[in-house]
Amino acid sequence: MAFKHVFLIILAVIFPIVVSGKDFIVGDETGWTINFDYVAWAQGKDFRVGDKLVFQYPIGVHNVFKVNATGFMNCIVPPLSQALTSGNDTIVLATPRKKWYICGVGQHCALGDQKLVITVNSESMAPSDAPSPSRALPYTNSANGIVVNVFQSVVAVVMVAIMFILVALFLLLFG
Ligand SMILES: [Cu+2]
Repeated sequence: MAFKHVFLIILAVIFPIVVSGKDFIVGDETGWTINFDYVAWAQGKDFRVGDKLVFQYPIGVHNVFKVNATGFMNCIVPPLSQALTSGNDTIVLATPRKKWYICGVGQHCALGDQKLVITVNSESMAPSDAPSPSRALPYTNSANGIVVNVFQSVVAVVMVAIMFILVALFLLLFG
């Protein structure tokens, strides 16, 4: 029955590699608070579809609102019912576009600069220095981007193929 265990271990190792994204703790050790430079924090980070943003702060001290560009610029706080308030709010980046977040407590956004804007890149794309409408579409970027796309696709296909072979093998042996 050792075979069964080996199979499960291999699956446990491969599966997270295929499905997982990165977790970004907003503000790193500082977390989500006032008087922190979130522009500098976001700079150079490669946010991808499937990655997660985690806002960490003491419950009740801050909160998180997803807003639009105008809300971000003018610190317009949406209805409180839309707030994330757990102190460990995880947001999965589901679409490749710009995202804006602010704190809705007091004047934290307006005076404390507690606001974050990021650009989420498509899952299987290399980041580009020159933003353009084609940025959101895979296979339409620079030569470098296409190489990365193809490589990542091949890796994904190979991994899925390996999983299918293992499942077939498993069913054959133990089914
Ligand atoms: Cu706040």
